[in-house]
Amino acid sequence: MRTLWQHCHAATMAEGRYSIIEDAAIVTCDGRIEWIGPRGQLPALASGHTVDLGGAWVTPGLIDCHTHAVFGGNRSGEFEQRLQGVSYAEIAAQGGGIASTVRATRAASEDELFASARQRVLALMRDGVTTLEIKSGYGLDLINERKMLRVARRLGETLPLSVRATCLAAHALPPEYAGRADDYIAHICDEMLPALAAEGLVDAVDAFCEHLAFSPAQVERLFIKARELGLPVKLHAEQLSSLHGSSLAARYQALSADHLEFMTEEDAIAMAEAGTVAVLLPGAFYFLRETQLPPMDALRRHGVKIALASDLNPGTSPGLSLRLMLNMGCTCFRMTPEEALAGVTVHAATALGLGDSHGSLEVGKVADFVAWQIERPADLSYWLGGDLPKRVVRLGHELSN
Ligand code: DI6
Ligand code: FE
Repeated sequence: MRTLWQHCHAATMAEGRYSIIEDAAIVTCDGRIEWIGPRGQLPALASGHTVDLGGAWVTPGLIDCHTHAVFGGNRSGEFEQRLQGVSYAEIAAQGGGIASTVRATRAASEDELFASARQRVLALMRDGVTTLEIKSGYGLDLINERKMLRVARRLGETLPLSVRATCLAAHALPPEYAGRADDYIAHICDEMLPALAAEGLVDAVDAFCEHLAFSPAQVERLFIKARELGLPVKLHAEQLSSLHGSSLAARYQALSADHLEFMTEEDAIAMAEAGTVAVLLPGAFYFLRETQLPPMDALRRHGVKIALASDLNPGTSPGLSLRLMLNMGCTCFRMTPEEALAGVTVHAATALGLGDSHGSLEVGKVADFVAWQIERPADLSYWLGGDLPKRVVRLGHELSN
């Protein structure tokens, strides 16, 4: 069905800029953008349905390219304990931290995980999110990683948004493998990843490269396996220290390297050359009260594409609003509102391997967009949360509120 959307302005985000079209018209057909431009230049097309957007600003549908939205339980109890003065070491000694989320996730049924994740995804969708990445990584064995990835797939099948599922089995060492990280990596490479990939549950492979998680050498073994299986890679890198995981990621043409507070200029050069997107996660920076800023100037100077995401997870970023992350990207990292919006649209699409089909309002791309009742695009980074009036269109069809 062909639809003409008019009486609007568009921030198309083509080329990573606002690329504004004032008094725009958009023609969608069969879920794609068939034409977009100034309304005065609208060609005569076969007639269809016309929608008046009431002077709204239209942007691409927002893309949250890094979440851990599926997990059992939550860690608000630990949050409270920490603020009452209990140390992180004491909480860990009581079995808290990531280990507690692994236990809760293993104990939860697939339906329970689906129900709790669905509420969180609905919260993200209230900010105009139409594409979402979800990582596994709290199961840490074949059965439970499969369960998480199946929930991610089911969310994409039952909610009106596109979901990319990333296998993050190398997130932490499961208790069964305590002291045997190399054996766990071998188990992922030999058993888990081939099985999960064969079941069609994996769109990309991720790992946590850090002293308290996995070494660059261990990550590289995983990347070699991913390459063998034809799967793209991503990496949690340089969040707490500098191990040059981002350079390693670039060597394997990773879609993205994420966090990056401790990355170096050499890492930025390697990422720029490989086209690896820098995914910044201000929610984790804020929640952990970090002080080391990602090297924005080096990223800009070398032309690294910068995305922003929620990192929604129970331990370090319980962030249910992508628009709040836009504000934090501007406030904490000094991104401009234009960079922030590019970070949740066009560059986020590239970070998911969807750059050809998603992330900007251009002819041939999917017709996922949001018509916001705002004064100007900077409003999206300006307001701290809340619910902005908007209409969301996915695959050419308006979603009901
Ligand atoms: N980086 C983090 O900060 C978290 N995972 C990651 O890769 C921690 C996740 C958690 O604590 O549950
Ligand atoms: Fe993460």
